[in-house]
Amino acid sequence: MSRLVLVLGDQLSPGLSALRDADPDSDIVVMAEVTEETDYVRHHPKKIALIFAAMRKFAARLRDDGWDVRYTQLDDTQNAGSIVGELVRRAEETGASEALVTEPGEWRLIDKLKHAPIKTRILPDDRFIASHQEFEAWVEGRKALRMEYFYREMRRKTGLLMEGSDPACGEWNFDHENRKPAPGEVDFSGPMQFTPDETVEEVLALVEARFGNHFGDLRPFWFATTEGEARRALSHFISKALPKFGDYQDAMLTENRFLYHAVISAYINIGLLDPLEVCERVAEAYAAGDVPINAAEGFIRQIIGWREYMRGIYFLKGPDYVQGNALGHARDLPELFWGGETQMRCLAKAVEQTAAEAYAHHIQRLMITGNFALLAGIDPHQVHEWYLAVYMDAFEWVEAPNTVGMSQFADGGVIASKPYVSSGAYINRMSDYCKGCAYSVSKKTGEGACPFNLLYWHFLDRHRDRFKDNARMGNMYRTWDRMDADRRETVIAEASAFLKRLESGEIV
Ligand code: FAD
Ligand code: DLZ
Ligand code: SF4
Repeated sequence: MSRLVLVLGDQLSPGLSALRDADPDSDIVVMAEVTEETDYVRHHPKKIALIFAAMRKFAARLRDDGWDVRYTQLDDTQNAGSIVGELVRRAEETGASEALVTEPGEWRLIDKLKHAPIKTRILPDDRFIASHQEFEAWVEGRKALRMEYFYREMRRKTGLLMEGSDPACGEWNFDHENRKPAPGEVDFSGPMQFTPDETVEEVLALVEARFGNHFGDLRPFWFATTEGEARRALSHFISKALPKFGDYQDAMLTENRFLYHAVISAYINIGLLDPLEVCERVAEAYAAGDVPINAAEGFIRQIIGWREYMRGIYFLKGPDYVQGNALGHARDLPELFWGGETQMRCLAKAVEQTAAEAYAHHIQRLMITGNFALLAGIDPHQVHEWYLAVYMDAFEWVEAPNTVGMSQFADGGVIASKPYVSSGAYINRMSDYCKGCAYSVSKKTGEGACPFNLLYWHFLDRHRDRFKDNARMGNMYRTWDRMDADRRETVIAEASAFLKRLESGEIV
């Protein structure tokens, strides 16, 4: 008897475990565009378009490879509206009695599939380098979890940038060489862009009609939607941008939204690129002498280190992880995150770019929008839902640990050993945002003082009990304590007034 093989919108990999386990001569692939997946947050229109276009092209590829693919488009009249509903409908249609499923990247969907009225066999998603069991074994017996040590294990496991049992160039981590401020000029024209073909245009018309009122611009749409295109985009990055990726990883520029970043996270996350293959390509470029070690190591660390680590934590901590609120933050997400007016130029530019591109690089997410949300005490669940909605690459297994854990410290320090907060000085050093801002980054208090300068101390002061004994924060508290009492009082009063204005919906 035939079986169904579910392929989700972020499982577009020919080597997917469910496909490997199935037989194209007798089993039937099910793919479906459904409102339950388009509506669990108000996804950016570009994200929906990428997923639908890539799904449609992947289905065509599977058909070419001999598979019987039952594909449901969003506006098909028979559409059951959910993944489980579609499996049930296809089972009735074909007489199949079981569905093979590669484990989804979200507890919500795993739970639904486990409780589906059709038998489901859930297989591991082995597109990742570490299995759940390997991650759990690594965690076993450790008091504190730190990405760096997990990363070293992944280097040993993959052999990437290894010279025997030693790391290439004698160091595991070149993070100290990844922090140059924004360069005057960027000699990279940005990620490779693709002209929409007929399939993409059809999807764009659908998304425009159905999701045109979501936050963000659908057009221009230039993303890769097949494995072949994604590979070309990767080659373009490796040859043109990677050599300088390491130096300027943390820099931000108003007029250059991508700097030397790869802009491939969405391609990896939906399955168009294989993470290990990506790293092997980078390691080859290093071995050939085309890229320096700080670039190759800095890049590979992000993928076999951070990306794998985030997934490990998401599955280790279980479905309640996203509800974390260790700092008790409860303020509503302000309208400025949805494009509402603000005089804070760094925030305005980061949000503007997010709306236009469905993309912001790591430091923009962490040290502009994330930093502000944390300092201002925004409810981390609302922050999480925002990040899940607005970025092209956002899937809960990777977005939640980055947001709830790394950015908002809402998991109480599982991921980050200290909160990622900064005053305006850091933003000014790493970007050009402060030039032309209505606020003055050098002003600490008084009319026009940069809000980051006020909120930074307000945050440290209100969470003193939690952080005062954190060895990595001692310097900050000593600096605060050395200020005279009047000054401290002024800072707290001005920060509180700012937060009141923010809460009342005034333009800040
Ligand atoms: P590059 O800077 O060129 O890095 C190369 C690759 O490394 C990326 O493509 C990505 O696959 C991987 N990578 C880098 N940093 C991380 C990280 N912290 N976690 C996981 N992978 C990483 N990344 C997502 O893929 N999806 C998300 O939903 C997501 N949400 C985030 C939310 C917040 C608050 C923060 C601070 C970070 C988030 N990240 C997320 C991580 C990171 O910002 C993006 O992976 C990166 O910006 C993608 O752009 P890029 O491809 O140009 O990456
Ligand atoms: C994100 C997304 C969207 C917008 N739409 C679909 C869809 O219609 N069909 C589908 O199979 N997958 C979609 N996805 C991706 C899923 O939400 C994703 O598989 C889960 O969040 C698990 O990572
Ligand atoms: Fe942002 Fe402050 Fe700089 Fe303005 S002055 S851009 S608010 S850091």
